Amino acid sequence: MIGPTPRKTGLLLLAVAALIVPALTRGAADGPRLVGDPSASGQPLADFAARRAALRKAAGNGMVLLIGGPAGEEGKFRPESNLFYLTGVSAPSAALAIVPPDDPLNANAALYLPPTGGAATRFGEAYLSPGPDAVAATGIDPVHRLWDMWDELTPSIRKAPRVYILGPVGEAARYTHAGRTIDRIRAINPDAEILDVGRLIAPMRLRKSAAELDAIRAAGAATIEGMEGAARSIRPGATELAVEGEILAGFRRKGAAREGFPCIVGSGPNATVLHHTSSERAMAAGELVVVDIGAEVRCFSGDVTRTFPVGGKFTPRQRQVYDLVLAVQKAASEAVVPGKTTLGDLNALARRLFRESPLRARADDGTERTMDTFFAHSISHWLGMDVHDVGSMAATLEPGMVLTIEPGLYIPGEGIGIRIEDDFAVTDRGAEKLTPGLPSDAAGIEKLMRSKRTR
Ligand SMILES: [Mn+2]
Repeated sequence: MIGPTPRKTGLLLLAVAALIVPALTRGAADGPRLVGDPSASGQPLADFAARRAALRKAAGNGMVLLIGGPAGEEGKFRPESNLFYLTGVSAPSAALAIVPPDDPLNANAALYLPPTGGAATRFGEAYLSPGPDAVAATGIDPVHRLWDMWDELTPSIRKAPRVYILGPVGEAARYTHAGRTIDRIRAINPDAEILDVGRLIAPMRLRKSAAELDAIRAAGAATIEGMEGAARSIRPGATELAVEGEILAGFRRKGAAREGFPCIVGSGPNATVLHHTSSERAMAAGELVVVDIGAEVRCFSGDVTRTFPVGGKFTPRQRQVYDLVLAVQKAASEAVVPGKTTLGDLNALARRLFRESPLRARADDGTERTMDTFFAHSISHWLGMDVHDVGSMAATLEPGMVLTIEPGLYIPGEGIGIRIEDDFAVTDRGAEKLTPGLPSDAAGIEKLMRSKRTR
């Protein structure tokens, strides 16, 4: 759209383009929205602006320079979470600079994009591209060509005592995309301290906005659609991968283009492997299948686990263990007191309830143990754009925070692995389940497996 013109002439062309280009793009019948446009995020531009302002304040006299990754596999580009959090932009190779007051840039922030022309071609869709359209779409002014970024920001970098970038920083950065950013900054200002922007953004991301909660609910609904597909396809002889296919069909029906993490469909002995990857293993009657999945919608992930009996009915022993895991999930979700409870408290509660249960099982060494012995992981993690979302695990639960509650028991000697997981938002009063409507009690699970596909 702008073409390889010097910046001064560019201004004139920008003005002309401002008049022509919107008319052109709107004129295209049913023309697709520009790929990468923040409107696809479902979040108001004001939210992104408020986050940039808060980050600018937190950075003090330092500057922020976040350079997103290029497109990978065609159609599967996923923006870097922190860059998306600040812009809503999901175009490849986008970069954002936020500069302190009195900076030579003469703006609070600048966005850089590759000049893709802003129009669909025979080979691809129209991407958000530098120019007035992008200024209007993002609320960030200016939006300039990525190729001009280093020249334009050199005076700012030269002046900055600290530069916050997308990590990692330090030794680990050498082998990543961040390493090249660090080298370029050092070449301009060898004295600048280079820090991971995550240390400033992670605390901000802990509390979700109303629009973010809506996206997590939508991701939860797509995840449930996938789980129903799993329930209806699990039967003796089905492979884990075949069940995964039904899960993905459910995700896509509900608008999830991607998964938040690889699907876990673990049958029989694989049910006791926490992060098993779905395989060609065929399941058999009498076994359990742990299905731990998360659809991604508008860059937010769901994370739900259910455990199914392959033959459609739990054995009495499986049912005993299942009911205990479910009781612990219920107790933990009811124990959330905003402003008081921590994830550590929930973990301690789960461990105590498992220990106090009259149930027993044999450990690998053959000795009989209380059930807390078989609770092999934490009960919770933060959830958001990343399935294991950022933020201190020591934080007290406050309204707007989103967590999973996922107790599990794993008894390899009995071939029993059972996990039940749902997503919860902390409210003013307690915890609200963001993944409602999917049965979690044993009878409800058996009934769901018998239900016929209605679509
Ligand atoms: Mn989880």
